[in-house]
Amino acid sequence: MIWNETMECMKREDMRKLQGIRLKQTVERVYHNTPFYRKKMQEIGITPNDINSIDDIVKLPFTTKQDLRDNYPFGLFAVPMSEIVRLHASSGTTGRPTVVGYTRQDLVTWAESVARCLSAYGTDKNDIFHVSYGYGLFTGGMGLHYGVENLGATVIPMSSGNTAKQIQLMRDFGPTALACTPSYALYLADAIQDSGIPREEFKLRVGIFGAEPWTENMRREIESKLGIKAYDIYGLSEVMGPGVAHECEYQHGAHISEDHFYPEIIDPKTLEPLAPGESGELVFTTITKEGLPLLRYRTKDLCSLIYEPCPCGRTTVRMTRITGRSDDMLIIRGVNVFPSQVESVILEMQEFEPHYMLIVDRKNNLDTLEVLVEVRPECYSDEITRMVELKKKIAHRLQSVLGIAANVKLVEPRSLERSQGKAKRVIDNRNIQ
Ligand code: DLL
Repeated sequence: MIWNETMECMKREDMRKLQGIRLKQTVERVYHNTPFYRKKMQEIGITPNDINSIDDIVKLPFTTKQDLRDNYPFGLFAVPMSEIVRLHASSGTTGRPTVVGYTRQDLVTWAESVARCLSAYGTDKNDIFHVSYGYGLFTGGMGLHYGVENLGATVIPMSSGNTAKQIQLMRDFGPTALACTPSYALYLADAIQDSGIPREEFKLRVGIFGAEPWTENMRREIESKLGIKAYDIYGLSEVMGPGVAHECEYQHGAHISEDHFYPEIIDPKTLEPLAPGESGELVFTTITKEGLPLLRYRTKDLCSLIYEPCPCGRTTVRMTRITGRSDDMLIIRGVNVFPSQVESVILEMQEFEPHYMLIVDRKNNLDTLEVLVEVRPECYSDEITRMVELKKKIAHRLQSVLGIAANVKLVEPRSLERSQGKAKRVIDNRNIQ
Protein backbone atom coordinates (compact mmCIF):
# COMPACT_ATOMS: atom_id res chain seq x y z
CA MET A 1 0.00 0.00 0.00
CA ILE A 2 1.45 3.35 -1.01
CA TRP A 3 0.63 6.23 1.32
CA ASN A 4 1.48 9.21 -0.89
CA GLU A 5 1.60 7.97 -4.45
CA THR A 6 2.32 11.39 -5.98
CA MET A 7 5.55 11.78 -4.03
CA GLU A 8 6.59 8.16 -3.62
CA CYS A 9 6.12 7.19 -7.28
CA MET A 10 7.22 10.42 -8.99
CA LYS A 11 9.32 10.29 -12.16
CA ARG A 12 12.99 10.98 -11.49
CA GLU A 13 13.13 14.18 -13.60
CA ASP A 14 10.07 15.54 -11.83
CA MET A 15 11.49 14.66 -8.44
CA ARG A 16 14.77 16.41 -9.25
CA LYS A 17 12.88 19.50 -10.37
CA LEU A 18 10.88 19.54 -7.16
CA GLN A 19 14.02 18.99 -5.09
CA GLY A 20 15.69 21.91 -6.87
CA ILE A 21 12.81 24.25 -6.06
CA ARG A 22 12.69 23.13 -2.45
CA LEU A 23 16.46 23.37 -2.06
CA LYS A 24 16.45 26.96 -3.30
CA GLN A 25 13.68 27.86 -0.84
CA THR A 26 15.61 26.22 1.99
CA VAL A 27 18.85 27.99 1.13
CA GLU A 28 17.05 31.33 0.99
CA ARG A 29 15.48 30.64 4.36
CA VAL A 30 18.70 29.73 6.14
CA TYR A 31 20.66 32.54 4.45
CA HIS A 32 18.23 35.10 5.81
CA ASN A 33 17.33 33.51 9.13
CA THR A 34 20.36 31.59 10.40
CA PRO A 35 23.51 33.70 10.93
CA PHE A 36 25.55 30.48 11.10
CA TYR A 37 24.66 29.53 7.51
CA ARG A 38 24.89 33.07 6.16
CA LYS A 39 28.44 33.30 7.54
CA LYS A 40 29.38 29.88 6.15
CA MET A 41 28.03 30.80 2.71
CA GLN A 42 29.73 34.18 2.75
CA GLU A 43 33.01 32.51 3.63
CA ILE A 44 32.88 30.40 0.50
CA GLY A 45 31.48 33.24 -1.56
CA ILE A 46 28.02 31.98 -2.48
CA THR A 47 24.52 33.44 -2.16
CA PRO A 48 21.09 31.87 -2.71
CA ASN A 49 21.32 33.12 -6.32
CA ASP A 50 23.95 30.45 -6.97
CA ILE A 51 21.47 27.67 -6.19
CA ASN A 52 19.14 27.05 -9.12
CA SER A 53 18.79 23.30 -9.36
CA ILE A 54 19.45 20.26 -7.22
CA ASP A 55 22.81 19.80 -8.99
CA ASP A 56 23.99 23.00 -7.31
CA ILE A 57 23.86 21.28 -3.93
CA VAL A 58 27.56 20.46 -4.19
CA LYS A 59 28.33 24.18 -3.83
CA LEU A 60 26.87 24.25 -0.34
CA PRO A 61 28.83 23.82 2.89
CA PHE A 62 28.54 20.73 5.09
CA THR A 63 27.03 20.72 8.58
CA THR A 64 28.20 18.44 11.40
CA LYS A 65 27.00 17.40 14.84
CA GLN A 66 29.77 19.58 16.22
CA ASP A 67 28.15 22.63 14.56
CA LEU A 68 24.95 21.85 16.43
CA ARG A 69 26.86 21.47 19.68
CA ASP A 70 28.77 24.70 19.12
CA ASN A 71 25.49 26.53 18.63
CA TYR A 72 23.77 24.82 21.57
CA PRO A 73 20.90 24.89 22.26
CA PHE A 74 18.93 26.77 19.58
CA GLY A 75 21.54 28.58 17.49
CA LEU A 76 20.75 26.82 14.21
CA PHE A 77 16.98 27.27 14.39
CA ALA A 78 15.66 29.18 11.39
CA VAL A 79 12.43 30.44 12.95
CA PRO A 80 11.67 32.43 16.13
CA MET A 81 10.99 30.29 19.22
CA SER A 82 7.33 31.34 19.01
CA GLU A 83 7.08 29.11 15.90
CA ILE A 84 8.71 26.09 17.55
CA VAL A 85 6.15 23.73 19.04
CA ARG A 86 8.32 20.78 20.06
CA LEU A 87 11.90 20.09 21.13
CA HIS A 88 13.76 16.80 21.15
CA ALA A 89 17.38 16.06 21.90
CA SER A 90 19.75 13.26 21.20
CA SER A 91 22.18 12.38 23.90
CA GLY A 92 25.69 12.33 22.62
CA THR A 93 28.22 9.98 24.16
CA THR A 94 30.00 13.02 25.56
CA GLY A 95 29.30 16.68 26.02
CA ARG A 96 26.21 18.65 25.16
CA PRO A 97 23.18 17.01 23.65
CA THR A 98 22.06 17.92 20.15
CA VAL A 99 18.82 19.86 20.36
CA VAL A 100 16.28 19.82 17.55
CA GLY A 101 13.17 21.98 17.16
CA TYR A 102 10.02 21.46 15.09
CA THR A 103 7.38 23.86 13.80
CA ARG A 104 3.77 22.77 13.54
CA GLN A 105 4.33 22.05 9.83
CA ASP A 106 7.46 20.01 10.62
CA LEU A 107 5.37 17.78 12.88
CA VAL A 108 2.86 17.28 10.05
CA THR A 109 5.70 16.29 7.70
CA TRP A 110 7.16 13.96 10.28
CA ALA A 111 3.88 12.20 11.01
CA GLU A 112 3.33 11.75 7.28
CA SER A 113 6.82 10.38 6.74
CA VAL A 114 6.25 7.78 9.46
CA ALA A 115 2.79 6.94 8.08
CA ARG A 116 4.47 6.24 4.72
CA CYS A 117 6.75 3.75 6.47
CA LEU A 118 3.91 2.00 8.27
CA SER A 119 1.93 1.78 5.10
CA ALA A 120 4.88 0.22 3.28
CA TYR A 121 5.07 -2.43 6.02
CA GLY A 122 1.54 -3.45 5.13
CA THR A 123 -0.11 -2.06 8.23
CA ASP A 124 -3.25 0.07 8.23
CA LYS A 125 -5.91 1.53 10.50
CA ASN A 126 -6.93 -1.91 11.70
CA ASP A 127 -3.56 -2.48 13.34
CA ILE A 128 -2.63 -1.88 16.97
CA PHE A 129 0.92 -0.65 17.55
CA HIS A 130 2.84 -1.35 20.72
CA VAL A 131 5.48 1.40 20.78
CA SER A 132 8.39 0.50 23.05
CA TYR A 133 10.81 3.11 21.76
CA GLY A 134 11.54 5.55 24.56
CA TYR A 135 9.16 8.48 24.87
CA GLY A 136 10.78 11.75 25.84
CA LEU A 137 13.67 13.67 24.38
CA PHE A 138 14.55 10.69 22.17
CA THR A 139 12.64 10.94 18.89
CA GLY A 140 11.77 7.23 18.69
CA GLY A 141 8.65 7.04 20.87
CA MET A 142 6.83 10.20 19.85
CA GLY A 143 7.98 9.88 16.24
CA LEU A 144 6.32 6.50 15.86
CA HIS A 145 3.38 7.58 17.98
CA TYR A 146 2.19 10.39 15.72
CA GLY A 147 2.88 8.33 12.62
CA VAL A 148 0.56 5.61 13.91
CA GLU A 149 -2.13 8.15 14.72
CA ASN A 150 -1.76 9.67 11.27
CA LEU A 151 -2.28 6.23 9.78
CA GLY A 152 -5.47 6.02 11.81
CA ALA A 153 -4.34 2.92 13.66
CA THR A 154 -4.30 2.42 17.43
CA VAL A 155 -1.19 3.31 19.39
CA ILE A 156 -0.17 1.93 22.78
CA PRO A 157 2.35 4.51 24.06
CA MET A 158 4.28 2.00 26.12
CA SER A 159 7.76 3.57 26.03
CA SER A 160 10.75 1.50 27.18
CA GLY A 161 11.31 -0.32 30.46
CA ASN A 162 9.25 -2.60 32.69
CA THR A 163 9.40 -5.67 30.50
CA ALA A 164 6.95 -7.70 32.59
CA LYS A 165 4.28 -5.04 32.08
CA GLN A 166 5.12 -4.83 28.39
CA ILE A 167 4.47 -8.55 28.02
CA GLN A 168 1.27 -8.42 30.04
CA LEU A 169 -0.18 -5.62 27.91
CA MET A 170 1.02 -7.25 24.72
CA ARG A 171 -1.01 -10.25 25.64
CA ASP A 172 -4.05 -8.38 26.96
CA PHE A 173 -4.32 -5.62 24.31
CA GLY A 174 -3.34 -7.79 21.37
CA PRO A 175 -1.08 -5.41 19.44
CA THR A 176 -0.36 -6.58 15.90
CA ALA A 177 2.78 -4.45 15.48
CA LEU A 178 5.75 -3.91 17.75
CA ALA A 179 8.08 -0.90 17.41
CA CYS A 180 11.36 -0.92 19.35
CA THR A 181 15.09 -1.33 18.85
CA PRO A 182 16.10 -4.68 17.36
CA SER A 183 18.13 -5.50 20.47
CA TYR A 184 15.11 -4.89 22.71
CA ALA A 185 13.01 -7.05 20.39
CA LEU A 186 15.38 -9.94 21.08
CA TYR A 187 15.30 -9.20 24.77
CA LEU A 188 11.51 -9.20 24.74
CA ALA A 189 11.46 -12.43 22.78
CA ASP A 190 13.55 -14.13 25.48
CA ALA A 191 11.42 -12.64 28.23
CA ILE A 192 8.25 -13.87 26.53
CA GLN A 193 9.74 -17.32 26.29
CA ASP A 194 10.66 -17.23 29.98
CA SER A 195 7.18 -16.09 30.94
CA GLY A 196 5.83 -19.43 29.73
CA ILE A 197 2.93 -17.71 27.96
CA PRO A 198 2.30 -19.58 24.71
CA ARG A 199 3.07 -17.58 21.57
CA GLU A 200 -0.48 -18.11 20.30
CA GLU A 201 -1.69 -15.71 22.97
CA PHE A 202 0.03 -12.84 21.16
CA LYS A 203 -1.24 -11.33 17.94
CA LEU A 204 1.99 -9.69 16.78
CA ARG A 205 2.67 -9.97 13.06
CA VAL A 206 4.93 -7.02 12.18
CA GLY A 207 8.00 -5.47 13.80
CA ILE A 208 9.36 -1.97 13.14
CA PHE A 209 12.97 -1.93 14.16
CA GLY A 210 15.66 0.69 13.92
CA ALA A 211 17.63 3.32 15.83
CA GLU A 212 20.72 1.10 15.81
CA PRO A 213 22.50 -1.05 13.25
CA TRP A 214 21.27 -4.59 12.80
CA THR A 215 21.90 -7.35 10.33
CA GLU A 216 20.00 -9.80 8.14
CA ASN A 217 20.91 -12.56 10.57
CA MET A 218 19.44 -10.59 13.41
CA ARG A 219 16.30 -10.07 11.36
CA ARG A 220 15.89 -13.83 10.93
CA GLU A 221 16.53 -14.39 14.61
CA ILE A 222 13.85 -11.88 15.64
CA GLU A 223 11.39 -13.16 13.05
CA SER A 224 11.68 -16.74 14.17
CA LYS A 225 11.62 -15.99 17.89
CA LEU A 226 8.61 -13.67 17.74
CA GLY A 227 6.87 -15.21 14.73
CA ILE A 228 6.63 -11.85 12.94
CA LYS A 229 7.91 -10.08 9.83
CA ALA A 230 10.59 -7.57 10.79
CA TYR A 231 11.12 -4.30 8.91
CA ASP A 232 13.88 -1.74 9.06
CA ILE A 233 13.17 1.92 9.82
CA TYR A 234 15.90 4.53 9.62
CA GLY A 235 16.16 8.06 10.84
CA LEU A 236 18.10 10.52 12.92
CA SER A 237 17.01 13.35 15.18
CA GLU A 238 18.90 16.07 13.38
CA VAL A 239 17.13 15.32 10.11
CA MET A 240 13.71 14.59 11.69
CA GLY A 241 13.66 11.38 13.74
CA PRO A 242 12.45 7.92 12.72
CA GLY A 243 10.87 7.80 9.27
CA VAL A 244 13.56 9.28 7.04
CA ALA A 245 13.69 5.90 5.26
CA HIS A 246 11.83 2.60 5.42
CA GLU A 247 11.78 -0.79 3.80
CA CYS A 248 8.94 -2.01 1.62
CA GLU A 249 7.72 -5.57 1.16
CA TYR A 250 10.76 -6.37 -1.02
CA GLN A 251 13.20 -5.50 1.77
CA HIS A 252 15.98 -4.60 -0.57
CA GLY A 253 17.13 -1.31 0.91
CA ALA A 254 15.12 1.43 2.60
CA HIS A 255 13.18 3.99 0.53
CA ILE A 256 14.13 7.54 1.44
CA SER A 257 11.39 10.19 1.54
CA GLU A 258 13.52 12.24 -0.81
CA ASP A 259 10.87 14.89 -1.38
CA HIS A 260 11.81 15.99 2.16
CA PHE A 261 15.32 14.64 2.75
CA TYR A 262 17.81 14.84 -0.10
CA PRO A 263 20.53 12.19 0.21
CA GLU A 264 24.12 12.21 -1.05
CA ILE A 265 27.00 9.80 -0.49
CA ILE A 266 30.42 11.30 0.06
CA ASP A 267 33.89 10.05 0.74
CA PRO A 268 34.26 10.80 4.47
CA LYS A 269 37.93 11.70 4.02
CA THR A 270 37.93 13.86 0.89
CA LEU A 271 34.29 14.98 1.29
CA GLU A 272 33.87 14.51 -2.47
CA PRO A 273 30.52 13.13 -3.72
CA LEU A 274 30.74 9.49 -4.81
CA ALA A 275 29.19 7.92 -7.89
CA PRO A 276 25.75 6.29 -7.56
CA GLY A 277 26.06 2.87 -5.95
CA GLU A 278 29.37 3.56 -4.23
CA SER A 279 29.64 3.14 -0.47
CA GLY A 280 30.48 6.08 1.71
CA GLU A 281 29.06 8.52 4.24
CA LEU A 282 25.40 9.42 3.97
CA VAL A 283 24.67 13.15 3.91
CA PHE A 284 21.21 14.71 4.11
CA THR A 285 19.87 18.11 3.19
CA THR A 286 16.41 18.81 4.55
CA ILE A 287 14.47 20.54 1.80
CA THR A 288 11.14 21.22 3.49
CA LYS A 289 12.04 21.59 7.15
CA GLU A 290 11.27 24.92 8.83
CA GLY A 291 12.46 24.74 12.43
CA LEU A 292 15.93 23.32 11.93
CA PRO A 293 16.80 23.11 8.25
CA LEU A 294 20.18 21.47 7.69
CA LEU A 295 22.41 21.77 4.66
CA ARG A 296 24.45 18.70 3.79
CA TYR A 297 24.35 17.20 7.27
CA ARG A 298 27.05 14.55 7.70
CA THR A 299 25.35 11.56 9.35
CA LYS A 300 28.59 9.55 9.67
CA ASP A 301 26.50 6.53 8.68
CA LEU A 302 28.09 4.38 6.00
CA CYS A 303 25.95 2.92 3.24
CA SER A 304 25.24 3.25 -0.48
CA LEU A 305 22.26 4.40 -2.51
CA ILE A 306 20.23 2.29 -4.93
CA TYR A 307 18.65 4.28 -7.77
CA GLU A 308 17.21 1.34 -9.73
CA PRO A 309 13.40 1.16 -9.67
CA CYS A 310 11.91 -1.06 -6.98
CA PRO A 311 9.30 -3.69 -7.88
CA CYS A 312 7.00 -2.20 -5.20
CA GLY A 313 6.30 0.73 -7.52
CA ARG A 314 8.00 3.40 -5.45
CA THR A 315 10.56 5.38 -7.41
CA THR A 316 12.27 6.90 -4.39
CA VAL A 317 15.96 6.16 -3.95
CA ARG A 318 16.84 3.40 -1.49
CA MET A 319 19.67 3.23 1.02
CA THR A 320 21.36 -0.03 1.88
CA ARG A 321 21.70 -1.10 5.49
CA ILE A 322 24.11 0.93 7.56
CA THR A 323 27.31 -1.09 7.67
CA GLY A 324 28.93 1.08 10.30
CA ARG A 325 29.69 4.66 11.09
CA SER A 326 32.63 6.61 9.90
CA ASP A 327 33.15 7.45 13.55
CA ASP A 328 32.36 4.24 15.48
CA MET A 329 34.80 2.35 13.42
CA LEU A 330 37.42 0.86 15.70
CA ILE A 331 40.98 0.76 14.56
CA ILE A 332 42.57 -2.15 16.33
CA ARG A 333 46.21 -2.79 15.65
CA GLY A 334 45.77 -0.75 12.51
CA VAL A 335 42.86 -2.81 11.28
CA ASN A 336 39.41 -1.25 10.81
CA VAL A 337 36.86 -3.20 12.82
CA PHE A 338 33.13 -2.66 12.88
CA PRO A 339 31.08 -4.15 15.71
CA SER A 340 28.58 -5.26 13.05
CA GLN A 341 31.21 -7.63 11.63
CA VAL A 342 31.50 -9.37 14.98
CA GLU A 343 27.73 -9.53 15.18
CA SER A 344 27.45 -11.18 11.80
CA VAL A 345 29.87 -13.91 12.87
CA ILE A 346 27.99 -14.56 16.09
CA LEU A 347 24.67 -14.74 14.34
CA GLU A 348 25.81 -17.14 11.68
CA MET A 349 26.82 -19.65 14.37
CA GLN A 350 23.96 -21.48 15.98
CA GLU A 351 25.67 -21.98 19.30
CA PHE A 352 25.48 -18.33 20.30
CA GLU A 353 22.90 -15.81 21.40
CA PRO A 354 22.98 -12.47 19.58
CA HIS A 355 24.36 -10.75 22.65
CA TYR A 356 27.96 -9.72 22.71
CA MET A 357 30.35 -7.08 23.92
CA LEU A 358 33.66 -5.86 22.54
CA ILE A 359 36.24 -4.67 25.00
CA VAL A 360 39.15 -2.87 23.44
CA ASP A 361 42.23 -2.07 25.47
CA ARG A 362 45.88 -1.26 25.06
CA LYS A 363 48.46 -3.29 26.93
CA ASN A 364 52.19 -2.65 26.52
CA ASN A 365 51.38 -0.43 23.57
CA LEU A 366 49.52 -3.21 21.88
CA ASP A 367 45.81 -3.05 21.18
CA THR A 368 43.79 -5.95 22.49
CA LEU A 369 40.32 -7.02 21.51
CA GLU A 370 38.22 -9.13 23.81
CA VAL A 371 34.89 -10.44 22.57
CA LEU A 372 32.39 -11.58 25.19
CA VAL A 373 29.71 -13.75 23.70
CA GLU A 374 26.77 -15.57 25.21
CA VAL A 375 26.39 -19.26 24.60
CA ARG A 376 22.87 -20.58 24.04
CA PRO A 377 21.52 -22.48 27.05
CA GLU A 378 21.29 -25.74 25.10
CA CYS A 379 24.93 -25.44 24.03
CA TYR A 380 26.31 -24.32 27.37
CA SER A 381 28.16 -27.05 29.18
CA ASP A 382 30.34 -27.66 32.25
CA GLU A 383 32.55 -29.82 30.14
CA ILE A 384 35.69 -27.82 29.59
CA THR A 385 36.76 -29.58 26.40
CA ARG A 386 33.44 -28.79 24.72
CA MET A 387 33.67 -25.14 25.65
CA VAL A 388 37.27 -24.93 24.51
CA GLU A 389 36.28 -26.38 21.14
CA LEU A 390 33.48 -23.87 20.79
CA LYS A 391 35.76 -21.00 21.70
CA LYS A 392 38.32 -22.10 19.14
CA LYS A 393 35.66 -22.32 16.48
CA ILE A 394 34.38 -18.79 16.94
CA ALA A 395 37.86 -17.32 17.46
CA HIS A 396 38.92 -18.81 14.16
CA ARG A 397 35.92 -17.45 12.34
CA LEU A 398 36.35 -13.99 13.91
CA GLN A 399 39.96 -13.88 12.87
CA SER A 400 39.11 -14.64 9.27
CA VAL A 401 36.35 -12.02 9.12
CA LEU A 402 38.06 -9.25 11.09
CA GLY A 403 41.59 -9.83 9.98
CA ILE A 404 42.84 -9.69 13.56
CA ALA A 405 42.82 -12.14 16.44
CA ALA A 406 40.32 -11.62 19.22
CA ASN A 407 40.45 -13.03 22.71
CA VAL A 408 37.08 -14.71 22.96
CA LYS A 409 35.38 -15.21 26.30
CA LEU A 410 32.32 -17.44 26.32
CA VAL A 411 29.88 -16.33 28.95
CA GLU A 412 26.79 -17.94 30.44
CA PRO A 413 23.39 -17.47 28.86
CA ARG A 414 21.72 -14.21 29.94
CA SER A 415 24.83 -12.86 31.66
CA LEU A 416 25.48 -9.80 29.51
CA GLU A 417 23.54 -6.72 30.41
CA ARG A 418 20.45 -6.24 28.22
CA SER A 419 19.59 -2.89 26.81
CA GLN A 420 16.10 -1.47 26.72
CA GLY A 421 17.19 1.26 24.36
CA LYS A 422 20.20 1.29 22.09
CA ALA A 423 22.56 -1.54 22.86
CA LYS A 424 26.00 -0.64 24.09
CA ARG A 425 28.29 -3.12 22.45
CA VAL A 426 31.71 -1.58 22.70
CA ILE A 427 33.86 -0.58 25.63
CA ASP A 428 37.01 1.12 24.45
CA ASN A 429 39.40 1.48 27.37
CA ARG A 430 42.23 2.87 25.27
CA ASN A 431 43.12 6.43 25.93
CA ILE A 432 44.48 7.45 22.57
CA GLN A 433 44.30 11.22 22.19
O1 DLL B 1 17.65 6.73 16.44
C1 DLL B 1 15.83 7.86 15.35
C2 DLL B 1 15.11 6.56 15.22
C3 DLL B 1 14.25 6.16 16.22
C4 DLL B 1 15.28 5.78 14.10
C5 DLL B 1 13.55 4.97 16.10
C6 DLL B 1 14.58 4.59 13.94
C7 DLL B 1 13.71 4.19 14.95
P1 DLL B 1 19.15 9.29 16.87
O2 DLL B 1 19.05 8.94 18.31
O3 DLL B 1 19.48 10.69 16.51
O4 DLL B 1 17.80 8.99 16.13
O5 DLL B 1 20.22 8.31 16.24
C8 DLL B 1 20.46 8.33 14.85
O6 DLL B 1 21.03 5.96 14.86
O7 DLL B 1 22.63 8.20 12.57
C9 DLL B 1 22.26 5.78 12.86
O8 DLL B 1 23.62 5.72 13.21
C10 DLL B 1 21.44 5.01 13.88
N1 DLL B 1 20.27 4.41 13.24
C11 DLL B 1 19.00 4.85 13.24
N2 DLL B 1 18.20 3.98 12.55
C12 DLL B 1 19.00 2.99 12.10
C13 DLL B 1 18.80 1.81 11.33
C14 DLL B 1 17.17 7.77 16.03
N3 DLL B 1 17.60 1.42 10.91
C15 DLL B 1 21.49 7.27 14.50
N4 DLL B 1 19.88 1.05 11.05
C16 DLL B 1 21.72 7.20 13.01
C17 DLL B 1 21.11 1.41 11.47
C18 DLL B 1 20.32 3.27 12.53
N5 DLL B 1 21.36 2.48 12.22
